[in-house]
Amino acid sequence: MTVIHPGAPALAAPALDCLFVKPGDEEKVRTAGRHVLGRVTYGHSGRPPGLHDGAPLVRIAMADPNAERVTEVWTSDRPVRSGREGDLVHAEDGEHLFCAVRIDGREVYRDAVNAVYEQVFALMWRLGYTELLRMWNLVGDITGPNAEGMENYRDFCMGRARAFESWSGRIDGMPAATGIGSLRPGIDLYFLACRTGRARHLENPRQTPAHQYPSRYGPRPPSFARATLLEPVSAQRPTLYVSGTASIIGDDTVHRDDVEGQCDVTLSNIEALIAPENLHRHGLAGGFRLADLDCVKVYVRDAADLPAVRARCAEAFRPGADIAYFNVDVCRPDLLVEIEGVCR
Ligand code: 3EB
Repeated sequence: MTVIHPGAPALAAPALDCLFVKPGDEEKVRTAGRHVLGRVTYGHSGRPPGLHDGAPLVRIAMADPNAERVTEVWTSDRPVRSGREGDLVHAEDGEHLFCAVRIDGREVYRDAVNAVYEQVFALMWRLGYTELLRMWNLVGDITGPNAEGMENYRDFCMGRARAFESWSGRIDGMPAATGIGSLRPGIDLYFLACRTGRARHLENPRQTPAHQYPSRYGPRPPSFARATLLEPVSAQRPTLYVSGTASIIGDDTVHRDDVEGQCDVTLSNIEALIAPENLHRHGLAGGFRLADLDCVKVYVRDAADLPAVRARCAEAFRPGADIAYFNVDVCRPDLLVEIEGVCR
């Protein structure tokens, strides 16, 4: 006998959802009954973000011409209102805010990065979405030098750190993030924030918090947390956004030149981060396993390593999970793989 519990819609779609659409997939079927908050196409060409069918569209050069294009679609169960403001495009559903911007290639990035982060924070505050949940930073030539000879990633981190510093009285802590290479000059950024839900930022017991990395990794440390748990005010289940995670123990890269070793450490790092013990350590209930990870993005520096990484990930993740692989640079020259995802 089937028992129906009134008020407990066990199969109700979450308020904010993410899915990957590949060429040939019917996006309309997969998003049926839902409203699109934003689309991010990881494809062959990059463009400044715009509005398309009433929602922000971000196009990032992350796939070489032979690789498959994938579009990450963020959907909501509520109607969406979108707009643009200066270079920013944004969309909101009353609870969640999606926003995107691009910085064109330039000699030195830090001031532009600082300005863009400040614009994003100001937009969040003006629209009332003051809990920052997740940020993605796709950096062209990430380990290459800027015009001053400083690595582009370190240059980027300087501008981002300054923005978090000047907003520290209003933005409480730093959320989960991805900082990864892309295939053309410039930096593409997109963000998720929310209005009434609470963001809890988590660190990894196996890793030094990135914002405490010593200065040998750059003049200003990276501003992000290892994961952010979104605790909705309503009865929905919490969502855990897992940052780009790599083969780093403490602050050291481990298993240099060994992609399988790096892949295993990365997966173990994620396992420890999302485990009930780690949530408990942060005063939070619940917890997850690798099989709960979805919307997985796997970044692999060397194309030759893709088969080994795919094989490892196929064992680790749920067979039905959305997974996409990208052949791009990682933010340290000795890191061969980085993995992110969302637990629900
Ligand atoms: C690391 O753990 C790897 O600068 O936003 C991962 C996720 C990394 C986010 C960022 C960087 C960032 O340090 C690199």
